[in-house]
Amino acid sequence: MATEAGPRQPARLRASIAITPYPGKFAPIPLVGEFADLLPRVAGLGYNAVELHVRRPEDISPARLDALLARCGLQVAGLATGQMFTVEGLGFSVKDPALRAGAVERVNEFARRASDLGAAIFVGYVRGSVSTEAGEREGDLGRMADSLRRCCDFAAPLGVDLLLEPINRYEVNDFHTVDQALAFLREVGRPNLRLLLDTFHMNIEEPSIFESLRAAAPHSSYIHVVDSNRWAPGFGHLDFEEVARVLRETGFRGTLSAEILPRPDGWAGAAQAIQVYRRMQATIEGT
Ligand SMILES: [Mn+2]
Repeated sequence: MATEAGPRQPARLRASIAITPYPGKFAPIPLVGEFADLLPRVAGLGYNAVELHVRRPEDISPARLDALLARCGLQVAGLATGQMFTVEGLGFSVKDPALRAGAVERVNEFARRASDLGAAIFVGYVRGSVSTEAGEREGDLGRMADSLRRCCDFAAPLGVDLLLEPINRYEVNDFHTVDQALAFLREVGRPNLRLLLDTFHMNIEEPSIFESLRAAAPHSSYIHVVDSNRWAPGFGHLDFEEVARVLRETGFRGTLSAEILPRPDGWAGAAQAIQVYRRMQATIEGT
């Protein structure tokens, strides 16, 4: 059984936003550019954390990052590493043993760095693709579980959590709902494998966002707080005050993070999201 609170459950709520240094591909990452340019502005808006979407550990080397984080008063809440699969083909479920071992090794390298940063590691696209054919699917999921156990066992003594994100049916073939992801967590059987929730995906897949937040509560302290259209909260039709009331009820103390489309542009989305997170924080903490 997973414990009530993971080893990395922060004592305080963190308001975070997604950042990547790589220009190009359109993705739900509002801020793209050099960390030295982005982080001071992010701190100025009132965020106290960032999640970094990167592919190689050298992208987040101490020389590049640590002094800057300290100067800005920012923490790194999470590391998103899916680009190692989408760009390089390194995935937990892939058949090629070299690519699979490469994914495990790369995630382990990230875990060493995540330990210093106090960050969690997301397990999204790095899962690799999973077939919908019955004969193939079992093997894909078995390889994924095996890779995950290796990474969890490496990360556990470092105090690092891996976070499995249920993702909507149009993007992946494996886990879409909290229930499906919790069943897989039980199968993997490692307490430092926890859930990353995302209200955009939950709005598509969950019968009730609020009931699923309650069900996931013992296993999750990180939420992508995103509106129905994947824009910043408040730009779509989800009820974030009710989300906050549920999180107050479950005693949530974790990270709210803006993994949102750069709409109408990245900084406008960033400014909007932090307003909503401040109101949610007041509700969650009952202040
Ligand atoms: Mn997400």
